[in-house]
Amino acid sequence: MKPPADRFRFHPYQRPAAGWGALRSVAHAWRDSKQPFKNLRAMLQTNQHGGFDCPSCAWGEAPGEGRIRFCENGAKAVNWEATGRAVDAAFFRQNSIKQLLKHDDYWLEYQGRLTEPMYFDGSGDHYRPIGWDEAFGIIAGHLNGLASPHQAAFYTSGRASNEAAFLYQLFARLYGTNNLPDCSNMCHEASGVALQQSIGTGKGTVTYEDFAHADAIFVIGQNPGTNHPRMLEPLREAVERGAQVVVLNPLRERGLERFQSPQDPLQMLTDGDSAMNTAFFRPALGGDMAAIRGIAKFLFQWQREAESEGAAGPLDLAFIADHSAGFEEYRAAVDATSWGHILAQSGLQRHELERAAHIFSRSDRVIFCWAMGITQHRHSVPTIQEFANLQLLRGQIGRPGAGLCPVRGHSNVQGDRTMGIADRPPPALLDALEQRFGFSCPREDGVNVVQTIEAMEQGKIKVFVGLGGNFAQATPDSPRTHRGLQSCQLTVQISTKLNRSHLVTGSKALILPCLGRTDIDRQATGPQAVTVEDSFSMVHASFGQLQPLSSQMRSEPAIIAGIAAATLGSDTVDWLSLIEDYGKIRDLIADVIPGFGDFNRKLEQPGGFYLQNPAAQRRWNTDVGKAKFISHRLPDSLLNEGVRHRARKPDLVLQTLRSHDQFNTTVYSLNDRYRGVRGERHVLFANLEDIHRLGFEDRQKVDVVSLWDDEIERRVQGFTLIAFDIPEGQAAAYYPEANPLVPLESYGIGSFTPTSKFIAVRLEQSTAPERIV
Ligand SMILES: Nc1nc2c(c(=O)[nH]1)N[C@H]1C(S)=C(S)[C@@H](COP(=O)(O)OP(=O)(O)OC[C@H]3O[C@@H](n4cnc5c(=O)[nH]c(N)nc54)[C@H](O)[C@@H]3O)O[C@H]1N2
Ligand SMILES: Nc1nc2c(c(=O)[nH]1)N[C@H]1C(S)=C(S)[C@@H](COP(=O)(O)OP(=O)(O)OC[C@H]3O[C@@H](n4cnc5c(=O)[nH]c(N)nc54)[C@H](O)[C@@H]3O)O[C@H]1N2
Ligand SMILES: [Mo]
Repeated sequence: MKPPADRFRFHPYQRPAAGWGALRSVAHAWRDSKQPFKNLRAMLQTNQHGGFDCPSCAWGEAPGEGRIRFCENGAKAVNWEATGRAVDAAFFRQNSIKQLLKHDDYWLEYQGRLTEPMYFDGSGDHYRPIGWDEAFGIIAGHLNGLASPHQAAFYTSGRASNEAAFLYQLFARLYGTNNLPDCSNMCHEASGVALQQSIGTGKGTVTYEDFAHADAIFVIGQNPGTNHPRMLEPLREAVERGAQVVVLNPLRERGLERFQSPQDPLQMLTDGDSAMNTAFFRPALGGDMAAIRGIAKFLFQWQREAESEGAAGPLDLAFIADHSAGFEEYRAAVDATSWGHILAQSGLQRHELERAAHIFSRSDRVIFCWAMGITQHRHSVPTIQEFANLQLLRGQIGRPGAGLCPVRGHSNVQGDRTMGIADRPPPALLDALEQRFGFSCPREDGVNVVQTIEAMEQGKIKVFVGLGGNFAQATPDSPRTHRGLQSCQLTVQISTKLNRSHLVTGSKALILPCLGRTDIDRQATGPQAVTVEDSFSMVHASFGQLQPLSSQMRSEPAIIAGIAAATLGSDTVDWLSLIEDYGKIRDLIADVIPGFGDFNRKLEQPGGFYLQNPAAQRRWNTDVGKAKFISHRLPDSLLNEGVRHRARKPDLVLQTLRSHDQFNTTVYSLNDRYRGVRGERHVLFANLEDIHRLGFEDRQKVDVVSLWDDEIERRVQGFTLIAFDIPEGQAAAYYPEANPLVPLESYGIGSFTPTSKFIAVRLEQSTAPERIV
């Protein structure tokens, strides 16, 4: 079935974020689900006690009851999952894999929910239906036939529940490998790595309530109007009560400028809106570490000036003395960084940094929020450590209304890590698993996403299992990744909807259709709840509300248990009995994972329970027992060494980002309302000066070629240039269409996260056959 699409148009959007525009969009998503009456009930149960956790982002809930707790993009996610359209055996009979590959990602997912297990046996070009037991047998046969368990990789996307994730990692480790790459490798990995070293925990230190007490909130490299719309409300409240909201973003994202609150009837009726920031700075891509260093430089300067007059300066010397290590080295590193270097790399003026520094130093309680604009860079770990350094200077961590807040992506990506989905697992986790289950865990590091693709290329990984997600499209260097998947003996996808990962297959492939967050999950003891953890470390239960579209779908825990029982037998873990009552899985989690004691009982509290954060209590689990200033040199250049020495300089630096109508590789429509684009996703946003400088015209079609240190040509064809309000030298395009441009070897130091926000590119005349758009 052909999904709806407009003709290509671009008109800058004049309205505020959310408000009436969002309501219209919700109504559209709801009608298009093909089961509106069923879904209305579901939408109203989103994030309510006894309802289900919104399957969209990982933002947390405001405490208290009685309000509507879903946003426009949450409603889209619910209606997209709870569709009446089915992709069944008849669908696969009619459509060969080759035919399906011709369609775009929007078309594929639009076809509906996967409803029965399907098998591609390597002959012909069609998937055919298969029974569950036979499917589990095929997986077991392949896994048990490998020369080493390290020839298998078990990927996880961040929608998997705690229960599913716990079973999955237990299975992988009992099978014998830590090869547990996950979407987090491409997402907030750098935040975890950086904060673990700096403050002894990889998680954010603030809770939802802290936002109401902050004097300043810095929103850095994040577009909450689209990706975390429920964050707009606390930001608006902050501006209204006189707090500062400081944005660092090269793009003037609408949700960070003006907002019409659907929770405010007066504002809706009068068609009013609220300002969303008190200061907006537009740095160079990758320039944030330099910007923060500039702020630190002002603080040290003002401290010296104050001390010379015998006054108190902006630094919290008592906190620094009692709680931190490495202060002197950090001061030396800041002193050694020149203003010239800071200004050139940050792309900001000195007076702008001075203003940001004033706001920071005059605010007693400051929250730093960030997302992919920070983590998807080569120097992401040092940048996040620079955030921590700055906050430590004023003793912000562990103070109410202040702290560090990496705003997570997928609704349970944080929980999946807590449950042990990790390619570099902490030894304490492995010890606990060994003690509880009596087997020896593999101790060597597993592969992350980048290493999985490299290993596939080298023929070292032969079986790939995906617990959700869309590995073929979410990953960098798409043609290489596709070849990697195709070189596997078996690829298995546990999924709700059809996507390219089902079509770019190994020699053999399985599609295992699973229940989603909205579906009722009935097992032997009745309907089951699963649990998730949000960005604020709140753990709560989620109850599916809707009758599943097909009785053949199984829950994620049931599928994992089926694979595990077929592969390993049930001597060490009685997999199938755990599925009768997920409370039994939670009892195992309670035994193994810190903070989950009495798990089943704690879930009864409305809103769930809080996993304590040691840094928020000023307990520093670092190697020195203190919070650490970690001193890095500002990188000499952000460009890769090899790229820098090429004869021709890059034309532009490209970031890849999300439109308003997508959830990662799931495309809800071809529109991007706040950026004014309709009907097309193959676009390149660029500054008009640059477009002319490079000899092109607005709306002309171009090829984009990325520059890297090897001989591989990375090209996307026929992208339409859109003259846009974007700083000179920068460009932006949508993910995943631009993923073929991201070199696999271009990743963050220490995080292995592909540098999806920093790709050196050249523009060339379009070589695409003319498409009618
Ligand atoms: N509706 C919806 N919700 C989602 C998602 C979705 O796709 N759709 N995805 C979920 C997931 S998995 C994630 S991780 C989050 C992603 O949430 P975001 O991180 O907000 O997502 P992006 O679209 O990648 O936006 C990155 C923002 O960073 C800015 N930026 C890029 N480079 C730089 C830089 O160098 N410096 C600074 N200061 N800014 C920069 C961009 O201009 C853009 O505004 O959202 C989650 N929520
Ligand atoms: N260039 C570029 N690349 C990026 C990014 C970027 O900004 N730029 N962002 C990165 C980030 S932050 C992330 S998190 C990754 C995302 O990477 P993934 O998590 O792998 O990708 P998604 O698009 O979220 O996965 C969508 C698929 O998940 C399946 N699915 C949906 N719900 C469920 C469920 O409940 N259970 C199961 N089993 N399956 C389900 C559906 O089949 C759907 O097609 O992409 C990364 N890739
Ligand atoms: Mo993400």
